[in-house]
Amino acid sequence: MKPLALTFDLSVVKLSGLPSPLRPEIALLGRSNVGKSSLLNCVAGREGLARTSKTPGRTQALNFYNAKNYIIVDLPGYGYAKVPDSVRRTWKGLIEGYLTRRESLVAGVHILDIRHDPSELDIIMSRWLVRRGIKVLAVATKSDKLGRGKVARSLHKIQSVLELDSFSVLPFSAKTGDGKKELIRWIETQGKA
Ligand SMILES: Nc1nc2c(ncn2[C@@H]2O[C@H](COP(=O)(O)OP(=O)(O)OP(=O)(O)O)[C@@H](O)[C@H]2O)c(=O)[nH]1
Ligand SMILES: [Mg+2]
Repeated sequence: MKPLALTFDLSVVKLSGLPSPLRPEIALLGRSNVGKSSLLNCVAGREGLARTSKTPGRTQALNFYNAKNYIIVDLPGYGYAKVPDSVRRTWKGLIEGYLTRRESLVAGVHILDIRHDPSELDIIMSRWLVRRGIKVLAVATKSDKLGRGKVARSLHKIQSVLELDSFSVLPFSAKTGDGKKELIRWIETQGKA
């Protein structure tokens, strides 16, 4: 499976700066530090495409990456307690505004840590998207951190808490490449829709 050919296009720090909605967009969303940017680098086969960090709050803007027929948007993470209130409000406005109103948004890759149950915010974000008729794939990342039995249990838990169909939760690891092929295929399918 060939990696996705992606090139960085632009960073948006306020909703008024969003580009014209010309092509279908696929958003990468999830809690702070869960591994959104690492997942992007993994499917693009390029380590340094998006900046990643051990410290939560690395991605602070909506970052747009162009593929041939669609766009991938790497979002700031939500739920990080240690940023100042003013910053949190800005990110919240950006993420909420984008997910609830962006007309070119067709699909969301909802990234969760396979070791943790979905948070309140995870449930809220997932519901918004489903209600808008946006396709959602939940990706349980860092699968390298758990043994097989625990992976299966965790997938089941995420699926039931988020009330998703079976097969809508994919185990993934940016470290080992687990789930990479399936994720690339899913993104390409959504990008054609
Ligand atoms: N073991 C393991 N570590 C991972 C994996 N994916 C990401 N990480 C680590 O998790 C940390 C956060 O990764 P990022 O990709 O920056 O996370 P993010 O969700 O983009 O973070 P924010 O932009 O701050 O919201 C880094 O230390 C990564 O190396 C994975 O699949 N396995
Ligand atoms: Mg990031």
